[in-house]
Amino acid sequence: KKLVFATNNKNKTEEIRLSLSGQYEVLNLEDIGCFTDIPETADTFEGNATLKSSYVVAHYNLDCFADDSGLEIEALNSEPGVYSARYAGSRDPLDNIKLVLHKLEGIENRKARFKTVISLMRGGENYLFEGVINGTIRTELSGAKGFGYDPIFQPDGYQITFAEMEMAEKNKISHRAIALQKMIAFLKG
Ligand code: ITT
Repeated sequence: KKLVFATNNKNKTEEIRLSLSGQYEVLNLEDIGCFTDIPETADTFEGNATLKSSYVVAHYNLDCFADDSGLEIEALNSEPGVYSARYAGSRDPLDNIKLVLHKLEGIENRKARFKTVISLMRGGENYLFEGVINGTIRTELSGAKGFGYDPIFQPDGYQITFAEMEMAEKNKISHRAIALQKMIAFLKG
């Protein structure tokens, strides 16, 4: 069975493909011939996920799902949040990480969470699924796997960052995996 995933992000595609291997074939935007950077102008994860999934329905008439996600840091009033991908003005993850570490200099509260909202458009209806994982922001980068803010995010209950985990290990606990499992349960129900 095929599922269309409205993303340009290769890391997200890889994670979801690994989670669904043997169950679904996952096609991303590139695979369906869509090379548009779909505008994400909403100020919530729900809104932006729905903009991405709706775009595919409107232009390709395909059922699909989209993931909007980001890092919410307690001491920064939940920033970068929906602005996670371009927090420092570019899409360079290192710049974004440096800005976060700079803003947290001297701040003791390092609590943060990753959040994903998946919008599934099926038969013209929008279904939303959420996943959250709590953790802390390290003072330095650690690890080279994963993407985005993974080198500074340590999930609660672990002594390593997401970037030090194998993808399969991150996929057992991540915000994206939690939201995905909810969607899969819905699709199977
Ligand atoms: P698409 O919109 O095409 O799916 P994107 O990278 O623009 O790709 P988002 O708008 O959802 O995706 O932005 C999410 C950003 O949040 C992403 O670029 C990372 O910087 C960060 N992020 C999300 N999930 C993450 C994860 O599992 N690990 C590390 N950083 C993550």
